[in-house]
Amino acid sequence: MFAHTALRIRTAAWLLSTAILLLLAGCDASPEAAQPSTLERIQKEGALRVITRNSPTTYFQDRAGETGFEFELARRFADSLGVELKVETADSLDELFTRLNQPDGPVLAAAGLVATEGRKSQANFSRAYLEVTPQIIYRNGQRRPTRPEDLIGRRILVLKGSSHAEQLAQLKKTLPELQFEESADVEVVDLLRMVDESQIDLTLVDSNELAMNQVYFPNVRVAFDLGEARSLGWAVAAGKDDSLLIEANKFLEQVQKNGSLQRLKDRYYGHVDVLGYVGAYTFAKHLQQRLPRYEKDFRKAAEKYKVDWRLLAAIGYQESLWTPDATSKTGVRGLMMLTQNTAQAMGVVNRLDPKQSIAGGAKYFALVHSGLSEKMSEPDRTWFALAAYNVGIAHLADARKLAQAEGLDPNKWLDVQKMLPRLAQKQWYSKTRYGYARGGETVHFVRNIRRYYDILNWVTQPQMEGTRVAESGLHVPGVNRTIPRGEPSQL
Ligand code: BLG
Repeated sequence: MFAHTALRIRTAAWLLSTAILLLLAGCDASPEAAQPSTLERIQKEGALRVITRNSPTTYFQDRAGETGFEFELARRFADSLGVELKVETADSLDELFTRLNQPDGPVLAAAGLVATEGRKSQANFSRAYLEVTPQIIYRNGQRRPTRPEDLIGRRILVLKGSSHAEQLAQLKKTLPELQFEESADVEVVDLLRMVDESQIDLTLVDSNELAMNQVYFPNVRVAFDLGEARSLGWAVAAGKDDSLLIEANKFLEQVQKNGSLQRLKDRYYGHVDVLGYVGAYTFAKHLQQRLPRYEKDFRKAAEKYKVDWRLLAAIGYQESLWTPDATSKTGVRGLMMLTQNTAQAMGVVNRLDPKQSIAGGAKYFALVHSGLSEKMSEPDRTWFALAAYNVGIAHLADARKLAQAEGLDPNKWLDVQKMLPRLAQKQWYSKTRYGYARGGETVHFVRNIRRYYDILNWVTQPQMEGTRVAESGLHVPGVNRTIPRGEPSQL
């Protein structure tokens, strides 16, 4: 009896404790609910950890620090969440998705990713922020494929785990003879270089990648677009936690509406096609053949006048294609194209001496730059100084006044650039203080220099030295393409 009672009490106690446990567990029906959401974790840690790839279209370091389209967009997102942005890079797409799905891994992938069927098991994608078209790339001078059937029998390489690998695998279902290879050890720049150097016949990349990299690989050409345009989106780990994705979508919608996404696109992609094929080819050639002769002089003048040497080099390229005896029909001369008056004022005796021309140009640039309104901030201040270098400070002042009269901001380059072409139209220049000027040319002048400057920044960025792009030899003075991997560049 006693034993029974004791047993019953024990059983009751056990049942009770089990019930309590179940009850407690019941409050916590899904194990996830006990965990903070991704968004809560980000807010608690005060940091948004983003994973990306190192490429001109996504993320890289330049002399001013971290940059790139994806980096800038992600930074704005982190700002909107009131947290710090922490960027890490993956060496391959497979690694990127693996790390994204690790519990302690980065929470967002911002890496120019297409939301494909195959990726849906690995990630959830945000709304679109950029449209791109997949393009088959071939080498100029080789047979140009014009339709999918033409891909058969050609050596094709794409990135392992890429949307392009998925696309070709899909195509292979209807074209069984199609062969292609995938590699995890390369980046898009490597694929383009391999086509450029005839190591492979063809590759498949997104239109934005090609546009951005064309200049480094002047022999590559678009064969044809493979399929429709597709959207790039940000990715979060696959799973039920959509707290970050909701915020990302809200943010992307907002930047689309308020125009800041468009401004970012303009900044990174707006002038990528300034050069065209011929210009890109010529620039790449001159980068190897001519720049090495003057690089030391650019660096020396840059140091003396506290200007970035790459900017001086970019001016020199725009002015004369790095030719010391360039002469215009109006008598402007030399590598930095100094007018007689300006040369005299800068103490240049012989304008055709490249050392003197570069030093004089640097001195003049620094002078106009420091003389500009305090209200202009960088980088606009630099673009204004370039404009003044070309059209003179007086005409620039006229264009700024026109901007003011139109309700635009005279200290914003984007606004004043709209006014400069008016200096060549009588209805406008007749009302200005200094009259006619070829302001439209100045807009081109600044735009081209910015493009050259971007390229020089990319090819001389610290982390690229001795790596694959450097191997292409584009920026290594006096060194051809046989430079062994890993050898430090001379820059
Ligand atoms: C610039 C001068 C400015 C000058 C403007 O002209 O030359 N810059 C230099 O010499 C570095 O100093 O401003 S001003 O002194 O305040 O009047 C306006 O006169 C040079 C420009 C002219 C242009 N390239 C540097 O950008 C040029 O070569 N024009 C010739 C065109 S064409 O080939 O004859 O059609």
